[in-house]
Amino acid sequence: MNQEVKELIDPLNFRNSINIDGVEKSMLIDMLRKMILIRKAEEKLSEHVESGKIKCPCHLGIGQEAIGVAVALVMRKTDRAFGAHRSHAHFLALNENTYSLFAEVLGKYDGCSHGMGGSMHIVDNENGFKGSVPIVGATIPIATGAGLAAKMDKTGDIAISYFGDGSCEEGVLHESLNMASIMNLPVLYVCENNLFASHLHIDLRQPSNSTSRFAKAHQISNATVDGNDVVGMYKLLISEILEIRNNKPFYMEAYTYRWKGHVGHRDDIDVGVKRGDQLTAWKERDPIKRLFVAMKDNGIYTEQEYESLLSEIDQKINNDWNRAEMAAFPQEEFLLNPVYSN
Ligand SMILES: Cc1ncc(C[n+]2csc(CCOP(=O)(O)OP(=O)(O)O)c2C)c(N)n1
Ligand SMILES: [Mg+2]
Repeated sequence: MNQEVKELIDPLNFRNSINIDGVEKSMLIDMLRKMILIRKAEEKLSEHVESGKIKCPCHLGIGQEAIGVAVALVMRKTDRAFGAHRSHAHFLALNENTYSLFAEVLGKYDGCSHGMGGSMHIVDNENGFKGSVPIVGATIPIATGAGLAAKMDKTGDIAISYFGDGSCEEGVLHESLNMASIMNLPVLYVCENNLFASHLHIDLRQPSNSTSRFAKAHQISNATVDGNDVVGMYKLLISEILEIRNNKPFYMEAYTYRWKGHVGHRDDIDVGVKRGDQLTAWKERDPIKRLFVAMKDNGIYTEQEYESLLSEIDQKINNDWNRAEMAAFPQEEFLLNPVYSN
């Protein structure tokens, strides 16, 4: 294992505040706000998976918020992002529409997929989130094709493909990387390496825990990063984005950790694995806390401002949840319309 990866996957490292030099205050506040909104939205989902009000499976990404936020902040509305089963952060980072997400998981017509998709089929066309699909790896070739379309359109738009370390065990990742490389496609591949695919640690699944080796094999520029450092990823992406828009694929492998079990509200016991001490240790590498501490230490944000941001977001989340609970289900005659054409 190379030294860089060894350090990144040890949760005793990278717990301190992060380097925010050179980033505007308004941008830092935006990052903080987006990450807190995503965290609190998913905590609300967790609460109501447990209460039984949410009937669809929910894969929560609590702890992984920084990645979607860093990517969203370099995107245009006309870019084309694709997610997977754990994509609430990718969706909310582009548009703080918690109402649309809550309505969706409750099966309501106002949901982003009119209540017929649930947590794993979310979409927001207008803001660049082109959809998520729970079949592991399935959206990687779709994003690659969207990159080809963007190149043919000559708009300078890019495609973004979010996937997990487990997706690298699907053949389509390798076919897609090959195609993006050989055809020079404007695609940003984002591997959220949280070290697990459901209950199995990557050490039990792959001969190396660095998935960027696949980008190297296909001669795609790549970077291995701390996925819990929103500013570090943002700076990297800012420095790469023009090249990507200019038809050069890029692969970012972001090491992170999910705090909940694979699916559902429980901390860790849904698929029989106990991460125990590792989980406790990773919680100390909290992407939100690290950004706030850096802002506080640099005199950019006070404890009081932070508290009032938390309560403002709490209020929004509660309002949106209550509204979504009261919203209507789809009408019976609507049910088949989006399923079959004509
Ligand atoms: C083709 C396929 N195989 C298996 C599954 C069951 N499954 C759902 S999520 C998952 C793990 C995916 O791990 P990873 O890509 O690392 O994403 P993470 O859950 O860690 O975010 C598996 C095996 C599936 N949905 N699709
Ligand atoms: Mg994973």
